[in-house]
Amino acid sequence: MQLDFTARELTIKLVYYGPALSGKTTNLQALHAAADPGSSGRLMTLETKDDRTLFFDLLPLTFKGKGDLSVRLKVFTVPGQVIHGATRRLVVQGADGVAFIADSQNAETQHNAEAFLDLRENLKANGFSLSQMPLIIQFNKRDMQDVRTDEELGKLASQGKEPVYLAVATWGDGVVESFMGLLKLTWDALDSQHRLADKFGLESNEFMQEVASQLGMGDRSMDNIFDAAVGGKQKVLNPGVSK
Ligand SMILES: Nc1nc2c(ncn2[C@@H]2O[C@H](COP(=O)(O)OP(=O)(O)OP(=O)(O)O)[C@@H](O)[C@H]2O)c(=O)[nH]1
Ligand SMILES: [Mg+2]
Repeated sequence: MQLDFTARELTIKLVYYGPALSGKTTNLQALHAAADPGSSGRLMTLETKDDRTLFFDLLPLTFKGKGDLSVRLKVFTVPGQVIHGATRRLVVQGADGVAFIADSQNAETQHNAEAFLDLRENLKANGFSLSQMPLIIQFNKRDMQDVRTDEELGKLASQGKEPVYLAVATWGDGVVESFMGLLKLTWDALDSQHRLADKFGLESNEFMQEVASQLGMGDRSMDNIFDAAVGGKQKVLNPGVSK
């Protein structure tokens, strides 16, 4: 998090992590498409011709809070291919929250696990532990053949504390819900550390409502949006409990 008192600007960094081809870039594209042009900057991507991220993608989103504070969200993806380990370590530096985009295909289970360990290592290298990091998990590519079943993922989700989302990023399904879950966890963690609500009068629910409406979900209640998680719901709905 960066705070510029003079400009009354708060910058939060969110990182989409996961194995190669799990749909991180596609999530950002869908988020960009859902965002009101007034809130969203240009989506910057750098890819080779076969869709592989070379360095990172960045989507900047800006929201005006009540009063004169503006909140800038910088949403990054890492390149998932194994050879880009050094770049992932760099991109995840200073992250305030992480969305782990897993591939639902059975054949990708091992790659998901390796990427998760890689995330843990790279956070550690930056002085963070995974357990302290606001984290959501998304199982993407639910439309594909030979994927892990809803039942299996529901069971997995109920065993962990992280909210788990199901998505088809190419259709935009589950993308904004995952993002809102990540933002809520991240915001509440920063708020409890830095007392954002006290200092800036920017209250979590109001801020979430504003973001939701800028992302085309203004007609849905927060509970309804957070209910999209198949596990770890309590943490999203009531993050104060564990602190
Ligand atoms: N069928 C299906 N294809 C998807 C879905 N999400 C992404 N894809 C496709 O999967 C391929 C890889 O998606 P990307 O978003 O580029 O994957 P990535 O995680 O950014 O990959 P790296 O940049 O290499 O780490 C693309 O061809 C996408 O169109 C999905 O939900 N369903
Ligand atoms: Mg990519």
